[in-house]
Amino acid sequence: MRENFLWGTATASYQCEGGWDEGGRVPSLWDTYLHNNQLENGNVASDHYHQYKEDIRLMKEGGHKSYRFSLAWPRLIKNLEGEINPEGVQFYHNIIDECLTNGIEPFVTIFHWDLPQYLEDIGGWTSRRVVTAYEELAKLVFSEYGEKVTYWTTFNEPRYYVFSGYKIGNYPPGVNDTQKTIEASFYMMLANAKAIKIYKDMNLKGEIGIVHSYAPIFGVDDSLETKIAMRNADNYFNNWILDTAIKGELPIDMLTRLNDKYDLSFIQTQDLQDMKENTVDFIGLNYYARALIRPYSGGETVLRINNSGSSAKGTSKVVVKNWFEQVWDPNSEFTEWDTEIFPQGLYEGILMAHKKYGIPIYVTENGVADYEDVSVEQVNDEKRIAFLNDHIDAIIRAVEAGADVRGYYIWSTMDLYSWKNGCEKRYGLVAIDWEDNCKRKPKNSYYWYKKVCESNGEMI
Ligand code: BGP
Repeated sequence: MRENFLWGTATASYQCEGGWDEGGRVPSLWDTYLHNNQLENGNVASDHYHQYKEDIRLMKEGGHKSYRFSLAWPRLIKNLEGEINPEGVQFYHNIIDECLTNGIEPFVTIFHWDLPQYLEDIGGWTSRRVVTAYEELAKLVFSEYGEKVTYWTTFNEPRYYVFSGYKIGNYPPGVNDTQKTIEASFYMMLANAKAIKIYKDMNLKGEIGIVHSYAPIFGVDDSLETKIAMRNADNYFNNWILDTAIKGELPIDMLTRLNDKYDLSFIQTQDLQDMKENTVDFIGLNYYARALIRPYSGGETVLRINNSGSSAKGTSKVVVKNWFEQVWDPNSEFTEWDTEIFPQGLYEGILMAHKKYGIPIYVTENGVADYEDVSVEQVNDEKRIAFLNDHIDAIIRAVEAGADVRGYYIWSTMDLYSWKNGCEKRYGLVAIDWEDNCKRKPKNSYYWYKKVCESNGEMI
């Protein structure tokens, strides 16, 4: 691997910080939604808000070169009038400084889903006003941290956020409305372009990208019908983020299709111009699994409710009416949470992205969830080690085949709050003992990954 390859781990503010009502933080839409529905929430999460120094110390000791984390908008800007919260601003200075002092490269996500409730109240991402609010946030964080941070991403997984919140409706704001899904998706991609423009205009030294929930597309056979279904699925899962962010163009065949049924009049010519002129320097790919596609065979749309737990073991299917169907190979291996384990998908997916776009790639999330008893001194997470080993091997093979991959981040640094699945869904290299004041206990995988980082991947 290249000399300065960024070996790291990743978190997101809402999922790890806790301190939800401390330091002047205002509620996010997740606080409101989880509190109102009396669901397990991130009020405490991994207590990173108080224990970040210990976490960064563990990263250093664990050989990490970089830490991917996100900035909580509700900590930074308090209201619609744009009032800045100095305590929140200072908190991220502290995290960034602690990283830099310990030789850890901060890799910062501006938005990882915790939209302030005051913005949700005016329509959330379906409102053009939120794009302006995001621009104000971008200006603030670039001027505060821009001299210290080299790696920026505008959004974490716009597709996953929008589909879960506006189409499937199992994440806040809990809506099921295709028109709103289209609007929210578009405004996020517009906000991405606007933030890139702000960043470039400030002449800062770093790079800026976007993080996508990547579903590399595989077909059940080589027929023409399957190839057409694969193209539709690629538009649905990937292209409207990746083509828009990298090439500055929404996929025209997708727009044409949507235009037949939905109202696209909210899109202004200037928006398309902004997207065309402001594209990313690199792409962040979060990889958990591939999408296996076959042609649409009839019936109404059926979506898979993500995070509904483990049961189907690959027997369910997704139908997107008149577009495609997604199926799972029942002979594959699945995690306890019903995600297919398919490292080859990462290898092929990286090469697909490399061939199509040719810009630097960071694998910004990859990991596996399990149920674990953390009352023991050191969790023996062999399954995780095997999973990570096979996925890192896939990246190394992709690099050998010519792809420009510059970093890899395991999800997650420590156990944290998993959206809607709470804290029993453990992804961390470091266990959090919620029964013992969020005590940190490195797992076997932590010590294994230390060797990977220190040998720059040679030990795989
Ligand atoms: C990604 C998100 C992360 C994280 C991860 C695991 O989509 O960017 O925030 O949650 O998936 O997903 P989950 O916690 O739902 O299992």
